[in-house]
Amino acid sequence: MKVLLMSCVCLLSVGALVGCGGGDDDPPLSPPVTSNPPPPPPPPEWGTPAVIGPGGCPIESRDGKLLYTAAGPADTNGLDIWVYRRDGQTYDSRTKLGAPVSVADANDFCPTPVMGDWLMFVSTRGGTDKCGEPGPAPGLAGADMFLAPYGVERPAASVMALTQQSLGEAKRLGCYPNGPNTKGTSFSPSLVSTPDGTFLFYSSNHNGQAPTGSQDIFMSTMAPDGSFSPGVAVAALNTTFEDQQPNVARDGLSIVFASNRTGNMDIYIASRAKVTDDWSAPRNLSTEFKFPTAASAESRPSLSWDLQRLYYGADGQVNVSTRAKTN
Ligand SMILES: [Ca+2]
Ligand SMILES: [Ca+2]
Repeated sequence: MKVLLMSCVCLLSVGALVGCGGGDDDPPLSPPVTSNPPPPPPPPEWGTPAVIGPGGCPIESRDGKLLYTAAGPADTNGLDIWVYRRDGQTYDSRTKLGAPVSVADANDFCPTPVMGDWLMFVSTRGGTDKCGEPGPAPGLAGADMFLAPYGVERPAASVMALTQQSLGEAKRLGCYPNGPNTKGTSFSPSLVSTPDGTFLFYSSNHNGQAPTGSQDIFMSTMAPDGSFSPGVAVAALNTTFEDQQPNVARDGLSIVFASNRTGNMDIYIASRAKVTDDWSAPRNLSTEFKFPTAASAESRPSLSWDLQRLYYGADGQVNVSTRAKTN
């Protein structure tokens, strides 16, 4: 009984790490156990961005085979829409799209491929149906959102040039109060289809009734006939600073955008558990993940259809950050 009691005391006092020898000359009853090294920290949620090439306004096609961008000097009305081929980490064979997507004497930018061969974008082009009021030209003021049927395809891998085909005219979305375009400047249409409806997110410095004083993020609802309602400001994402160029993930549960709310134009992300929830407080990805471009004016972020890549523009270059695998 005494031996048993001593053993228990010994176990309780030093545990099993060093055994329970009866004296200095006794060999240990079990080998020393070294503690395992701590596991390495998990990789950051978003990796260090890499530069792809010239351009801005980047966004992948839904199949991941193309990367749409805008490129050219905006101050000459030379901003047009260009498309790279994408093969994994390789982006090449940049091709400029033709009319009615890229046109002369206007800045055409913020491309957004949607379902099928449909492409949304913004443009400063004129027309009797123009909504935006032009500012000092050339520039981006008064840009409206458009939707055009336009096919872009990759031929066989051995063929570098992309093929493209206009499938109809570019239609300007309706002017307030019949649609989301306003007298202001609109950026970055982003269309998301959910079981709760199809919604168009974009930014503008005008709510249809009055200038807002800065770019704000709006949401418009698509009607069964394909028309879009006037936009409603998304209060959870907006500040008195510039809040612009939103892009919603395909599931409608994440949104990325650019904002200078902390003094420098950075990339932000907000999320929600379901489409009918409000957005979370936005996180600044540029500073949280120490993007090398953080000190620059970063613009027009977008998420790939598979949610694994985050694109944005900075210093005239397209950048991509890859999400660490979570499964
Ligand atoms: Ca704002
Ligand atoms: Ca920045």
